[in-house]
Amino acid sequence: PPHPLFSRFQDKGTSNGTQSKKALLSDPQLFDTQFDELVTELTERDIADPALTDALNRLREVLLYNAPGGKKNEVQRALLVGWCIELLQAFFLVADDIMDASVTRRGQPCWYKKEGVGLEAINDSFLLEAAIYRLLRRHCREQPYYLHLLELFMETSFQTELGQALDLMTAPPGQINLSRFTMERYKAIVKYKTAFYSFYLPVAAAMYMAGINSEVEHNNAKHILLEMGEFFQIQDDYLDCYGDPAVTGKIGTDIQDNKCSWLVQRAELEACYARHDEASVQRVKALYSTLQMEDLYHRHEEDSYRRLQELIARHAQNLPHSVFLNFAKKIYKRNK
Ligand code: GPP
Ligand code: MG
Ligand code: MG
Ligand code: MG
Repeated sequence: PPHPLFSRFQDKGTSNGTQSKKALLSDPQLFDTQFDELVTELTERDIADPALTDALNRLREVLLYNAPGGKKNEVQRALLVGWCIELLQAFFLVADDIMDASVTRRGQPCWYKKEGVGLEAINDSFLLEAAIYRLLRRHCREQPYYLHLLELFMETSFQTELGQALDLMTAPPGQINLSRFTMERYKAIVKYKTAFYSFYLPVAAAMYMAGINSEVEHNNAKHILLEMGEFFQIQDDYLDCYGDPAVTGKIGTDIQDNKCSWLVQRAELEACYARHDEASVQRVKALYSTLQMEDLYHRHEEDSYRRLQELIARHAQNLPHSVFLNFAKKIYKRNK
């Protein structure tokens, strides 16, 4: 089964990830079962040469005698921290579903939608959060990375809450104003509400547990992971509209909720393109400028000019280069 540290990917899909995760933590034998398989792999499958039989038997004996019997504390603690990340996610999702007025989550009714739960779910989300710090304290207090983990979980929570604040204030109920939905705002929302906790947090936690504390290394990882997280939320926005609830486990609410979703730009274009009224034309132009079309165009112009110069240098062998260059100079940066 996939490592719990990375199970966010499954959560967004079906609910069947839960079973395997439970199995991992509640069945310590799973780790030993895997060891048996590894021994077989090393001693039977990898090398088929019969001349090595004696040596491989020896390897088997050495492995079986010496490798097991450790306390596997680090593995147990890594799984524990994986569960703490799941608890943080559960805390966010229980609360997010209330805020987004969602109906289903992971293929079942949202917790606040259950009979007799309602807004008590707010307190339940706090309980889920508190559980994280109790578990970390009980299981990791003596570890050199304990303080790093604590600070990481707290900082990540704050970042996510800031992102959620941006998400909510950009989507005031009933007030449609698409000009609020700039790409800049979108990127800030998704970086903070999703990328930190879904991508940087699990890797950073693993790095601290492995003793990798350097700011440079964390920043390098963050650089990549936040970019990945942004794309992940773009997918989430896409799936909110186009995903199959039977597969995603949740029914989309972004349209009803006035959300600054990645899709809105396209919806806006679809509503206004190919229309003759001036207001629609202006809305398309506003969208173009939101997408920094002018910048894009000028960058494209520069790139294209550079490419052409290279082509001329390489391919204009007999004719004077000026024939082409003069031509190029005439069209580049033209404004009529
Ligand atoms: C995903 O937004 C972001 C979160 C679940 C973070 C919530 C943060 C809190 C502080 C409560 P989303 O609403 O698009 O997710 P989903 O589509 O899964 O509802
Ligand atoms: Mg939300
Ligand atoms: Mg939501
Ligand atoms: Mg969503």
